[in-house]
Amino acid sequence: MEAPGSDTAKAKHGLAGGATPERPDWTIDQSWEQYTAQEHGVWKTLFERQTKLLPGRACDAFVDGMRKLPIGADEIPDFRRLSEVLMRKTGWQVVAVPGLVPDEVFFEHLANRRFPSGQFIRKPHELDYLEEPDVFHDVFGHVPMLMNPAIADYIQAYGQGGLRAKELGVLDKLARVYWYTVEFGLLRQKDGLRIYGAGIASSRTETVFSLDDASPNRIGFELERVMRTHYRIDDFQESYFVIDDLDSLMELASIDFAPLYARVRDGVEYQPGDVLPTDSVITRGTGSYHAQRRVA
Ligand code: HBI
Ligand code: FE
Repeated sequence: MEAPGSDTAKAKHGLAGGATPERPDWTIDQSWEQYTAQEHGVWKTLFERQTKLLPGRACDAFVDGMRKLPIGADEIPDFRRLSEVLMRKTGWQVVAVPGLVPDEVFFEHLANRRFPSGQFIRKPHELDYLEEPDVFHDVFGHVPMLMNPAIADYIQAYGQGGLRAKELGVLDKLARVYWYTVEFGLLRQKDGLRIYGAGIASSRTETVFSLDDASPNRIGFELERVMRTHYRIDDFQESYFVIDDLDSLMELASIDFAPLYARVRDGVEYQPGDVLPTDSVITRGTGSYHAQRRVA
């Protein structure tokens, strides 16, 4: 499952589907009134499917955040109403963009607690396949976690760090940390492994694969290890990294990344499916899913 923000998405579509920005920060009006009944219908299908699947799979913070937000089945949520609730809780707001935006624009928004959400929704024939972050991926997948103070601070710190990493030429290393946490992260709760990554939470197929399938590795999150690890942009992840509590992500935000970047910038890199002797392995996958795809 290709998650938005991925290189192929940009490669295939360029930025924002090839649109040119109306404003320097690439924001557009959501124009909520202009959504058609069919578009609300696609949202309803996706929402009801995912909501049935997530109990026992989404982490408590996700469920809690979703419950406190004006996000329901019948309509694509209105970003103005989402922003009212988010602003009170964690100082965030949701702004509409046409699709992928340039890295530095993306980071600038995150650094200012503005979450850029796709304004469009996928077509009925695209339910399980996503080229670019649409409103379902961004609002259903990402926004509930922005109600959690640790994640809210972490994603802002990622925005600040992203601008710096771009200057240092190590953006690809930092993007891996975002990918394996905010997009595809798993959380170990007392009652078992749970999803907090938006790329999983908004995907019916990957919600099941990431937790139930014997194929992927599930490995304890370790910052430098993850920074050295390539990820899949066009399919399920081969490994998922697991944290023990969301607050531990906040600690990442307080680390001086400079020495880390110095170590990783030209150092050894790992493939998505690698398992290292130093890894704290929660489940060692069979790799069967990707092996059969390679054959194909
Ligand atoms: N733009 N709208 C949008 N959403 C993303 O998730 C996104 C983006 N631009 C860049 C990007 N993600 C990633 O390439 C960065 O995290 C590196
Ligand atoms: Fe995303």
